[in-house]
Amino acid sequence: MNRRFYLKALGAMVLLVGGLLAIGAACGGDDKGGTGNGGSGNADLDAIAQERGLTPEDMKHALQAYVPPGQYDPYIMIASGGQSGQVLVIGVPSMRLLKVIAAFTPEPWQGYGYGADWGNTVLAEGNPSIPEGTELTWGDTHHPAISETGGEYDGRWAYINDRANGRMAMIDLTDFRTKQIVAVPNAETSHGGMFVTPDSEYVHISSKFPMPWPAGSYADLSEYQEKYRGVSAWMKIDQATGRVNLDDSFEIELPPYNQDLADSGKLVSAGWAFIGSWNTEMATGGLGPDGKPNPLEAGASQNNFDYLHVINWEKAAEVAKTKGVDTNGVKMINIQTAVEEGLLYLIPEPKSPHGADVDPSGRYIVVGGKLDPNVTIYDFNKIQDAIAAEDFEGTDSFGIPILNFDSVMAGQVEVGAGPLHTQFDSQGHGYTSMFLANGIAKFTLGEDVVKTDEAPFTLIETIPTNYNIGHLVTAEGDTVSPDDNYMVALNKWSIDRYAPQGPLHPQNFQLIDLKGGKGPMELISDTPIGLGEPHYVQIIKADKLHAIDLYKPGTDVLTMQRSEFAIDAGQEKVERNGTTVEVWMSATRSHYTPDILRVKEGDTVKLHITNTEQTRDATHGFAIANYNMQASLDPGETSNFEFIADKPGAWNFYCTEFCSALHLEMAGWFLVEPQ
Ligand code: RUQ
Ligand code: CUA
Repeated sequence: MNRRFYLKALGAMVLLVGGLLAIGAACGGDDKGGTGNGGSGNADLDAIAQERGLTPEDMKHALQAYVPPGQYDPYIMIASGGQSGQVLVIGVPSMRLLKVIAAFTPEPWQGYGYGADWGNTVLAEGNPSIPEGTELTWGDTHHPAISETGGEYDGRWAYINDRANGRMAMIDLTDFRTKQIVAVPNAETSHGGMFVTPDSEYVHISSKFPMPWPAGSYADLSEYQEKYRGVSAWMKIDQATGRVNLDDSFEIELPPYNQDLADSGKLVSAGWAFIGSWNTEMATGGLGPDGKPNPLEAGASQNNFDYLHVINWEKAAEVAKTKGVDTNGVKMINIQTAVEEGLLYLIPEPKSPHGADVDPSGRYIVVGGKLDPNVTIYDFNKIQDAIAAEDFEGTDSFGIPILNFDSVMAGQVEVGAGPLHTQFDSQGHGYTSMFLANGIAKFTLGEDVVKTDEAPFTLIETIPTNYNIGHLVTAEGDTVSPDDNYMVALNKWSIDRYAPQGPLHPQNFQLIDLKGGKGPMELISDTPIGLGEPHYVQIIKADKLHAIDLYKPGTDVLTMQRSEFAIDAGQEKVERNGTTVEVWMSATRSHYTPDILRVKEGDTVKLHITNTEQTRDATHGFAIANYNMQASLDPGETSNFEFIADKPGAWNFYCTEFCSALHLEMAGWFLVEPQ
């Protein structure tokens, strides 16, 4: 843009902004800055833009993402935190980090996993029973799934998987705390198989790498095809608590392919689900001493097609009741039963596929080609017809029928190199991330879905991303009615986008304006994420969330009921029973009662602390020097420690949350008399 045009455009933008501010003032806006009536505001904005070297586009984008102090973002993003093992809560469009939710990894701010019973209980329950004695203190969070009612996010719970292990966590969205970690039976690892069904009947997770069956047994890789298996796990959600109930859950045995991204059917395809896969070659690697010529990446990329698994889960839930075999605490439908009962089909998907995303109508399933520039779009109606007509290409080596590719494929769109994941708007568009091409492609879906005059299965436009995008997300993107405003690109590389901080770079989230689905897509902002590699995220309308401000007095956050150890102010006490000292303590601004605890070396200490406050944000902490203990007690919360007083000395305990003017005085003594 030449300088004259720049100045003209800048002037127009300043007029626009000045006009908006003037309208705000005229509508009763509180004109604090004195910029309300044109002149001085224009001059100020002009000066700021000049001084900071901002273009009119920059100024527009700043306004689009700006949320004034004290105001809220209209959307909330629930994002995986990658190797941190946690979950991030981010406002959209401001992209401000609001909270890090402790999930699979101890988290000191919230006192998660540092002795208090909430975190310690959740983390311990999440340890797998096979192999015995396993203690996990981290996870690799990948794919969050917000609970749904009628195919819409309902803001009750969120689930997230642990990529490193076959586990999932349940987060209660009333207090944004993890309440349960489930070690999924018969799964050693997990990846993109996470979704909830449209009415949150089940949360689904599938294995990533197959493992020798039965779980816990050993088999050499030479027996890969015979002994190794994958699994599709349907974890029943308790509608009162959001917790997973293994007794009513079921699993389906799958071949030793690498089950990958998955999605739930919805509306026309309700009751069905789709799981992509790769490595149907069943390659195992073997470079180096094993003397094989190919690494896994090459061995797994030989076939022109892998398989999309098509599962009738509604029927499977019924079949599991009578034909499921109890396997490590869950009902398992084996492959043969799944085939006989018509629960499981395969569809060829080209070239090491990635992504398996169902459009908002439920009719189209979009699969990215990863090593192919196309996305392939399947039509659920055609899938149903092919199943009814037994229109099969044959079966795989496990006897699972393979639907005829040409019969079920609705179309392909050449989007660009390395297509991965697809999100949707409500106008009949898909948006596919392209890892290799560094961008997002927008294209049209098929008949009955496209609400514009664009032709079906047509590439509309692309936008570059910086750099190497993995997932992308649209607001309300996995529901039956996505909003058509915001999209976020989750880029794996940031390279030169931020001030250098050594060789490890943050991930880069890019906020993109979809303009009502009408386009063209436009980049609004970049946001660095500096604590791990978020994989997938979902964006929910903020007004669907109903977070509480306070716990009721004496709440145990695991049950959300009054704790049996809760006290009210004035009921504090200490009891000794043999070598056990039990303390019922209160915490309020700015003291603990009692504030001196006397025990003998070797005593068992049971410490029950209740934050007796009922004031929003009046959180107190509790930590004892040299005992590696830390709790965070939100207002109304009761928390418990049990430990051995094994270090004699006079130990200071203190409140770790800056709660009041006399926060520094909120402290006491833990006196451990030597034996
Ligand atoms: S998938 S590396 Cu979500 Cu593209 Cu995981
Ligand atoms: Cu309580 Cu600081």
